[in-house]
Amino acid sequence: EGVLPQEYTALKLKVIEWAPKAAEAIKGKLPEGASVYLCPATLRPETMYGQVCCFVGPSLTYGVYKARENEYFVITERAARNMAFQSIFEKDGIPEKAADLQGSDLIGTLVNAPLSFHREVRVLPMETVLATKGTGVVTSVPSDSPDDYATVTELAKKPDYYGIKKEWAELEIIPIIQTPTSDLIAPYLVKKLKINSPKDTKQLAEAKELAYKEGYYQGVMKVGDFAGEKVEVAKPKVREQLIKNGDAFPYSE
Ligand code: A2H
Repeated sequence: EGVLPQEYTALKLKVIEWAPKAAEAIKGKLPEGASVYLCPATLRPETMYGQVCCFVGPSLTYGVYKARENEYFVITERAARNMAFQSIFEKDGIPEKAADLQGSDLIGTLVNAPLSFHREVRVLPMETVLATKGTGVVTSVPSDSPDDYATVTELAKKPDYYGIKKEWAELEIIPIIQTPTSDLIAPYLVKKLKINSPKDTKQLAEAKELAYKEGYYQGVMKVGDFAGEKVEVAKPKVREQLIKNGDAFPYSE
């Protein structure tokens, strides 16, 4: 971890329908009518229009933590500890944990994706999710994140191997940001650098750096309330909008 705190935006993706194994694991442990949210941490809130799925690490363990009455967050224990004194939960301190969930049990869960053109998206596996960063939940924006594009491409290639339905990984990738090079910078770079799988970590790191710099300093929003504005300018505005609407909260680590 770096010296400066990382200012994330944590999104609230409301669970609409649990995958069978997750439903089994939480059975009888939550009050009737409680809302449960998967909370991915992102550094690119302005790209949330392009969410196509939500990644979890299949081998990671998540907790279902009580944020306030009738509201629960699915995050790693590490994230719950980090959030404990950031005025995120109703009470200070590590909140009550209602249940444990294995990442693999969450695969196939249907969630609501705030701001996205795809209102409802599936939870899918990403082997490269780190337990030591963010919340262990990553929202997937393949138009602008090379890692996300490489992973959805891999999932769509081998749906049976990953235990998913092919169509869950094949939602349309809509252009969100125009840069001098492309309006789909991540797919463009993945092809240009000949990245074949999420395991091509060296080229992916390079693509990530290029996509981030070009998107942030030269990108212009193509969609949403701030269409036509520079990404640099739109980013804090989209973040504030998400927070104001109760669809996200600030999280730093
Ligand atoms: B970003 P940093 Cl469009 N493991 O959000 C692996 N990756 C994680 C993670 C974890 N535990 N937690 C968060 N992340 C991802 C959007 C996005 C992101 C776009 C483009 C680039 C990008 C959609 N995915 O990140 O190491 C999340 O993906 C590249 C910088 O703290 C989060 O933002 O700098 C970013 O990595 C945080 O990475």
